[in-house]
Amino acid sequence: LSSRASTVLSALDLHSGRELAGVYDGEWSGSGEVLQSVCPTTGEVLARNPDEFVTQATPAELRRALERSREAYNVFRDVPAPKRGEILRQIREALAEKREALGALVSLEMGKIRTEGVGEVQEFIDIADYGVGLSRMMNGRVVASERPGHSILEVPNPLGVVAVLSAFNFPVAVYGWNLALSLAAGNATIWKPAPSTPLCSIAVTKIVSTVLERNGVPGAVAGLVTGGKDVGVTVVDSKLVDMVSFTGSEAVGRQVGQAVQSRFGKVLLELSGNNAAVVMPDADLDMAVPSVFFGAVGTAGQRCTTTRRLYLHSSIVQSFLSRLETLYQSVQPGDPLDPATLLGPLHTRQAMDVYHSAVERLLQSGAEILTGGAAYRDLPKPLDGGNFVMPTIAIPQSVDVTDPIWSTETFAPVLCVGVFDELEQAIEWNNGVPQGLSSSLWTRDIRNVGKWIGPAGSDAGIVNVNVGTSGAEIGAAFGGNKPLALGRESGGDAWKQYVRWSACTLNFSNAAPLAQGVQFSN
Ligand code: UN1
Repeated sequence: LSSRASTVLSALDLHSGRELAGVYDGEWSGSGEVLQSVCPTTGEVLARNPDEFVTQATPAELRRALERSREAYNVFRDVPAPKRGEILRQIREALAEKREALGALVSLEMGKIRTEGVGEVQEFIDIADYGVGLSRMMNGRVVASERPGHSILEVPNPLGVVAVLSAFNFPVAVYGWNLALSLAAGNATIWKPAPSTPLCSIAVTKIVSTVLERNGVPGAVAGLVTGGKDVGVTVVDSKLVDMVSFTGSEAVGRQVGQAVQSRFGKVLLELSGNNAAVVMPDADLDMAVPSVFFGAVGTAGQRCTTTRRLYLHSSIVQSFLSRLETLYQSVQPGDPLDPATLLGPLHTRQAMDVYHSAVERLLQSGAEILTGGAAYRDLPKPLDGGNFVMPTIAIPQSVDVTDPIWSTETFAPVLCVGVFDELEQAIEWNNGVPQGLSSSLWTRDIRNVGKWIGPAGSDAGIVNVNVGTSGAEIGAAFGGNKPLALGRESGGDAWKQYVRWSACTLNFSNAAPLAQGVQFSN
């Protein structure tokens, strides 16, 4: 694995024989503490030489990066939107050139399998395309005025500096969603990635910054500050930052949300998912079983859109579960870079602890563990150093969606199964948890579809039919409903959050009448 790591790092122009700088604000710097990037597959430190590590931002470097973002915004806001789109088009081309290498780096550093690593880069490419189109379509409106000779415009202006705090599980795509919209909108973006995926963020920033510099645009239009909690807190608290877009855990999201709102900044939160798939008796199981398998086991259960709850109609429980169990038992842990591997490792050792406690909690509650429930043992070298756990299917004794078994998100491949007789019951369970990101119904009956997507249906942000909970395309807005989400990213109308709206009443007449017929003279 290490020789392959070395090839991938070289292809991305990382590790040129000196320490990697984890800060970019037009120039590369980073003389703070060392951030180690550990390969979750083997436990090796990802570096070509033992003395090559990422160095994170010092407080002074961080301050400078934030100031430079602000200065970059002051320049970039005046660049016409279609010209910003042209820069985004070049970023898209540069990413496409490095698609395979960057996808492989995602596999090495995050641990997801190669097709998903490359897919994630493709997601960035797709949203960049979307942003190019958007750059000619971020239109405002002309509103009818009640006063003669007056006109009202609603103008989308650039917002300012957008900070993106992204999670380890999508170390490329989620930044991409934000950068594409933010850049098209004329903002400067400053990225604080997860501390455990610094190489992905440096590789992406190298690609993006080369394009910016070639176009004579300040590099701090797409700045980078790697680091841990301290760096994150400084960014979130900074008055130089107009909007914070945070993706990650509920606990950190709560702190971020409160901190930003206490200074009346804008915040966009994508927190937990606890997504259910509901399978009706008339579902096509040839489609539903493999899709639930991908939804629950893909990315080793580490997507916020992962299927964590499976509600089966009583008439198909046995057939569904026996087919699903066969798929679970066929899956073998392996090197994510090997095209035959479907199951990579969990990202960290701590994630294994979370997995073990979830299994323990299930056992204590009397749940049946149909398959899985333990870490893999005695794997061959070098996989024996990795964080591999068995995908698990559990059947709790009953469905009580207020019980932590059902109501907490376990960021690991643990699927809980419940049995229902009426769709209404399944919808109630689907909706009964605090998370509302994604959901999926399997049926061929149009009446079920109507109910599911309507007012009495799923209350999640993503409401699919005969499509799994994970793997959304970029075209629709992405995000959850209910307490554990705020706002939308990616497609749809999400761009409207990345601008500041100006309502402009223009008077072309020779009089200055007041609205609502108010008279202020004798
Ligand atoms: C995430 O898990 O944080 O819908 C994002 C999906 C991907 C994005 C997931 N397009 O599964």
